[in-house]
Amino acid sequence: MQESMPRISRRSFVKTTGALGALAAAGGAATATGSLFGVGAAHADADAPDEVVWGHCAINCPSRCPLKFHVKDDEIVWVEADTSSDAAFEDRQARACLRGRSYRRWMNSPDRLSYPLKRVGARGEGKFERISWEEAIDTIAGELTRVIESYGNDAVYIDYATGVEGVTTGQPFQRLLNLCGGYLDYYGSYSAAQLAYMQATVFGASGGGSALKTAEDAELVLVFGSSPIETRQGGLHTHYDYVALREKTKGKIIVIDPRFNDSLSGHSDQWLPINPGTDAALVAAIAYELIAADRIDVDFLHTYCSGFDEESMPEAARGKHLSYKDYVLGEGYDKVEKSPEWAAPITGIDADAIRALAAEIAEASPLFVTQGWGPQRRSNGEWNFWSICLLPLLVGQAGKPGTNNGNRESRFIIPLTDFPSGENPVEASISCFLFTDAIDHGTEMTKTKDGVRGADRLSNNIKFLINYAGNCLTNQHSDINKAHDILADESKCEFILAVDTVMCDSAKYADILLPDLFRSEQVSLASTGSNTAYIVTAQPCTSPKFERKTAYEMCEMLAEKLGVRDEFTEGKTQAEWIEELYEADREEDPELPSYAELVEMGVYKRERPGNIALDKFVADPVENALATPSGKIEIFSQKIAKAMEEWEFAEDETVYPVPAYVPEWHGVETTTDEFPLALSGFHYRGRVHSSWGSIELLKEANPQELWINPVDAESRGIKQGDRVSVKNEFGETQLLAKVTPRIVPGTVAMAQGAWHDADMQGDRIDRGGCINTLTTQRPSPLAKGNPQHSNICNVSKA
Ligand SMILES: Nc1nc2c(c(=O)[nH]1)N[C@H]1C(S)=C(S)[C@@H](COP(=O)(O)OP(=O)(O)OC[C@H]3O[C@@H](n4cnc5c(=O)[nH]c(N)nc54)[C@H](O)[C@@H]3O)O[C@H]1N2
Ligand SMILES: Nc1nc2c(c(=O)[nH]1)N[C@H]1C(S)=C(S)[C@@H](COP(=O)(O)OP(=O)(O)OC[C@H]3O[C@@H](n4cnc5c(=O)[nH]c(N)nc54)[C@H](O)[C@@H]3O)O[C@H]1N2
Ligand SMILES: [Mo]
Repeated sequence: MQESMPRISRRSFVKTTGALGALAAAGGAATATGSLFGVGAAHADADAPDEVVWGHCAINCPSRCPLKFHVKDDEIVWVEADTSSDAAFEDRQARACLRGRSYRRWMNSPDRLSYPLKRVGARGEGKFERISWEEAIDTIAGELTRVIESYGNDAVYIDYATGVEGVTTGQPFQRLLNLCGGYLDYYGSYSAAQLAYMQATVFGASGGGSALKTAEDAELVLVFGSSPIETRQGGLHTHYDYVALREKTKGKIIVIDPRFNDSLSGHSDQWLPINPGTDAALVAAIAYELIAADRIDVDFLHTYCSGFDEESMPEAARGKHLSYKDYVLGEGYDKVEKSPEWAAPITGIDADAIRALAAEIAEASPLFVTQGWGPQRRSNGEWNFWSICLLPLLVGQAGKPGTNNGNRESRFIIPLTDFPSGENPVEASISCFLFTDAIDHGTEMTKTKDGVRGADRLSNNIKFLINYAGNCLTNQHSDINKAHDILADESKCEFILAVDTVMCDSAKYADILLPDLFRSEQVSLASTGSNTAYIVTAQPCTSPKFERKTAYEMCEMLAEKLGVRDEFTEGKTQAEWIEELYEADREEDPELPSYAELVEMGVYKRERPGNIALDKFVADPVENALATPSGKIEIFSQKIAKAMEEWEFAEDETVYPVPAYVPEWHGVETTTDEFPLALSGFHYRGRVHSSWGSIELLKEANPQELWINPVDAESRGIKQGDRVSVKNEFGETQLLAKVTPRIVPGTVAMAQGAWHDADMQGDRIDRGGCINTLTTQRPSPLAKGNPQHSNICNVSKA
């Protein structure tokens, strides 16, 4: 039934790497290992593993590092990083970070799920009872059939979840449901919903950024809200590329972030602390200065962009002072001049510093502007993203060597075909962030109010939900207290299936909870990359323990029960699918090694020359016109102007058709006496979201802390290491104080992803420092994305 039964060929210990093999031949494997890996010789013989098996990190950190599992007596004894040497890559290795090296602690954790479970307490209480696989499969198939018959397929939903990445991850569940008539789909992501919406709106399909390698030629690199050293930490990924950039570039790197993030440590960097959610105000003030100094590249803007000034406005919108220039000069929209003096109190950056930055930008050639996804995961994320993209255009710094279009750096990935999920007959889809709304009042959700796509409105509430490898029901979603109330009500969503490896907070809401095998406990394949692309593989490092199964097997059992097994498997095991799909990809890309060779190598790497965003468009804007209404980059968006007429917005929702500064709701300008601080989140090096959030060793190295400026701490009598309570209208969470000038005054910051730890039947105070106790379920206006970095709060000693 699956690949993990007969154990697949393994590499012997001595064969692990070419270099090691040679040393082993000369002096014995154990001694060689000792000297290379810092393991003492005494450690050697008796403890030598039976085998070393390639696996990979499968969590949603794009570094997706290869891992080498040292196995003895069918148990993992330790996890090693990539140590392969390859002259073509100057022996650069895709080395795992502390998390990847800690996989064993998670895989062998006593808290690991081992058997199918049925809920016996209230939803969210975490009380379960062991059941057989047969009972689990019967119950799930029975409930699915009942819900489809009673409500229809659009009452079935698979929640957004990113706990596993590879060519066969969530697809088995999608394929199964598609074979049963389909399900309500989602669009967007929790990662970059606002960006995805605006990228398509402003650039059409051609909105991807330049490679970070391209920045090596730049004179000035401006980084808005990005910290690759934290968010692309291991492997040969952007962390590596960013460090290489710092070493190679002769240019200056300025990082604009409310936080002095870890990527700032190192030479040549300058931190420009900014109030969160105000990047568009900074850009407007820079534009104001550039206009005043006559340093705008008007020719570039007229050739490649629509809507900078009256002349380049689309015909129908002329004569109304709707251009970006009118916005900046105070001749349109709010009639306020966007001078540095205007922007200073909003951004927290003084007017002279803004002027100095504008002067540097005017002089720099090439100029490379990039952003992470922090600036867009906000209540005004659409405009924050858009305005950062505008900056290089103002000075004509796009489409040529050393430049970028303001978007995040591109990634070089060798495309691999996923296990086919089939065609979904249900046309409607919702923004993934709105699933709790769709459980609670889906039938009230419409296209123009809630961004429903593929239909004018939903005809059902979600009644059956699958949560495979995700913690987005509560922990990673927003307003956990509200999410709890919606999910705990069994009359709303009638059945919840969760599949995980541990009892994460979301799993507590499952009616049936199934124990998954990690990707490194089955056959797996995944592709990733930044400047370097690499493919990683896994073979089962141990036999499946207890009653854990792969998702493919689970879906195969369900398919059997639902009468679609042959259509589901097409007669193949997961391992056979992976090999077949890979070999088909190799026909398109003959440079790839054969599947057998790939499995033996464990990791396959490929270098790229780099790419420059918008180069083709800039070379020939007519031949390569963009897929936007104007065929150009939209500084005035006709699509948004239309949405402003057709969509319904809340009263405090400001929507502009230009990349204007939109003060955030739940932002620095909308703090209150009760909640006078802004609270911004970030992604933490000690976890990937909530993954690894229960590993004690990692928690010790990466404590869950609230970053608070000494000014804000002193006035509250808070000292470094104090336990503090952070409160707002949505709830209360507690964690340790990190009193530091590394955060702008007036804003506190907290890493997202800590494990929610509250008595939901009692006081609901979260003692785990989980930021989503304090976030809102209200989506951003256009993308309907998660504004999870936009919050207000107050802080006191706990
Ligand atoms: N406040 C706030 N909230 C956020 C964010 C933020 O910036 N701020 N970021 C958002 C973003 S960008 C994202 S992508 C989401 C991510 O949210 P999620 O996709 O929920 O990511 P994780 O928290 O890593 O949860 C993954 C789950 O998968 C499980 N898992 C790991 N490996 C396996 C496996 O092999 N099999 C199975 N079955 N399960 C496995 C883990 O135990 C964990 O419970 O969070 C979002 N939430
Ligand atoms: N170690 C680790 N790595 C990860 C993850 C993880 O949880 N842990 N998650 C992975 C996933 S799924 C994703 S989507 C990515 C997330 O990657 P990103 O979204 O880029 O990461 P964030 O930490 O949310 O934001 C990046 C920076 O933006 C800053 N920022 C926030 N708001 C603003 C703003 O308004 N303006 C400016 N200028 N800066 C701002 C934050 O302080 C932070 O330093 O990371 C991936 N990598
Ligand atoms: Mo994400």
